[in-house]
Amino acid sequence: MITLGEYIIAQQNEYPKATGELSLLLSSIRLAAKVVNREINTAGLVDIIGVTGLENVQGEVQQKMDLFANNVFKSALEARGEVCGVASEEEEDIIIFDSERSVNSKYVVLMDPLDGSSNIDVNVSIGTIFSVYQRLSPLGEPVVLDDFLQPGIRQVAAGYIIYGSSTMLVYTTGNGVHGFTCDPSLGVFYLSHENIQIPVTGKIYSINEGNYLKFPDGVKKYLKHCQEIEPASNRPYTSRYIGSLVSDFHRNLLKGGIYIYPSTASAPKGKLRLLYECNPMAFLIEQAGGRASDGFNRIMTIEPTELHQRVPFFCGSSEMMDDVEGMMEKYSPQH
Ligand code: P6P
Repeated sequence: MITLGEYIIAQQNEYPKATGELSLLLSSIRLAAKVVNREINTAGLVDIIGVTGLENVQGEVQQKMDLFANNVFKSALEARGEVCGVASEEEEDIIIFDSERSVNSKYVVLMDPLDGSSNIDVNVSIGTIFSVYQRLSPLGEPVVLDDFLQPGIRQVAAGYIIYGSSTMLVYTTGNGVHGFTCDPSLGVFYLSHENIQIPVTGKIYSINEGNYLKFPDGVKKYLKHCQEIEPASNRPYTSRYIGSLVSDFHRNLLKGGIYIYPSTASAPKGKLRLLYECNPMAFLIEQAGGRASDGFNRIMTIEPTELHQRVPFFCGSSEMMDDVEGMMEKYSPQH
């Protein structure tokens, strides 16, 4: 029974030059995850369920838990001094940590503190997504926006916490994807899924088919491909869509499958955010042997231009990705 803390240290010890800062950063995330998990599990009992009456920068109604989770992760990341700044779905601008120690730290964190939070009130699993980079600006100076606008290939770590039937933390530092399950009686995360690999193909497709009429033709063709009766290729597949990215992603990671949030007529860039949803999930899926693209281009090579920019998101088993990208190329070619 290896704990998350022990595993982080063991991974750090494989790098003689490691200074332990990333380990401390990941420990901050572990602590924040425990605090958020406790509140989510009691949310039905206290007045923390429901909406704040406010909207975030996205124009989305902010749940009380969104703000709670945002503040918990910000505080935990600032407290240990390993992070010089944070970007969050719940914050319009970057958050600069200006303590003497923070301005001399080398990491920035981007996060969706509580993704899928509209599901809290109906007791559906939700999650926290995080992405870690080394800053580009000089140590000793306040972090700047360009430190956050880096392509996903420069991530040094990424992961998510899924607050579900059990609470898990899944992360990568570029050496495989590892999952830890929380023992609620002790509040300890134990290694439960070492070196997760997504099956090269699967039977699950995850997409909001309510938007079918607004999808690109390539996506429509792929959905019909999924629904055709072809026992030799295990079709029809199964449609599974929870409306919570972390939950759909986690199930597909373990069982094989594909998640698609494409561009639509009303949302030409799709819905999901490049920096703190798509890039971290893309890092994880590639480390697990899968792929992630915008339907044409590898997600992690997209050069960001804005903090909250959206991109179409296709992510999952490599052979399923080949199929859908082939149909996008044929029926909805990039202009
Ligand atoms: P829709 C939640 O708001 C989220 O960002 C993802 O977690 C989820 O997969 C998607 O949006 C759901 O969006 O438009 O299908 O309700």
